[in-house]
Amino acid sequence: MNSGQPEQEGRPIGRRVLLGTLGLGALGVVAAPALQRGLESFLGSAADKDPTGLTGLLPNGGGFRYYSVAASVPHKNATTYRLTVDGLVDRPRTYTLPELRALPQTRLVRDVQCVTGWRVPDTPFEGVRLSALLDAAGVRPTAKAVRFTCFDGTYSESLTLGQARRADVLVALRMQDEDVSHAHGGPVRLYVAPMYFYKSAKWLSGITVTEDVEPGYWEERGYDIDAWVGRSNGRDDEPTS
Ligand SMILES: Nc1nc2c(c(=O)[nH]1)N[C@H]1C(S)=C(S)[C@@H](COP(=O)(O)O)O[C@H]1N2
Ligand SMILES: [Mo]
Repeated sequence: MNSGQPEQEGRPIGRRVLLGTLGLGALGVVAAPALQRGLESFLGSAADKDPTGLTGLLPNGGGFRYYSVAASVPHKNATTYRLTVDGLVDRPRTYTLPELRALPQTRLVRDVQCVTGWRVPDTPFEGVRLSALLDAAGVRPTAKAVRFTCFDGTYSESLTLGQARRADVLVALRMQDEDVSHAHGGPVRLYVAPMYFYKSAKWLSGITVTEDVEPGYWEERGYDIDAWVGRSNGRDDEPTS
């Protein structure tokens, strides 16, 4: 009923999670953009029929799957966590978790939609608007995009500056009305409400303002950079789940 189950990653379930994740990664690498639609529908039905074991991974009521492209991710807490904002800004800065918590918080409740087909309705996320951090940093006129990096050492994402400034894009400290758990990318993850969940980078550690959009991890493997739910990745309407 809650998101507690992914926190069991230290238990035997962790191995099955990793296998499932590796399976998805391998499929992603094989996929060329031209094959994308076929890949998507394959992945969608695969997730439902469970040939990779993915569906059974997390015996949860919340409906979330645990994803990490990295085999292991260091744990960070209120003492050790840091978020750096840099690049084409006038005032680069590093935030601690207490500093982020002290900023105005925005709470959004939307459906989470993974591009492989699973969906979790009405999920609350809460955190600092990305636009507020960008404004505080003073984005330079030549900037057009934002790149996100993660302390898993592998994952990355990107948004155009216009997308990044939307009011429904958060640097999220809370998910399902609890602090973002390690399994869900805590203590801080990105939350891009209008896009497929792969845009919502977990274990966020860097926000770099750049001149151009640099494709993120999954985007280098065939997924759309502009990942609007229902209007990207070969879909022209909301997938049924
Ligand atoms: N750092 C990192 N962020 C990530 C991913 C990942 O593998 N690593 N997977 C993405 C994908 S494809 C999804 S569906 C969601 C899964 O979030 P969850 O594990 O909280 O369900 O995280 C996204 N952000
Ligand atoms: Mo996903």
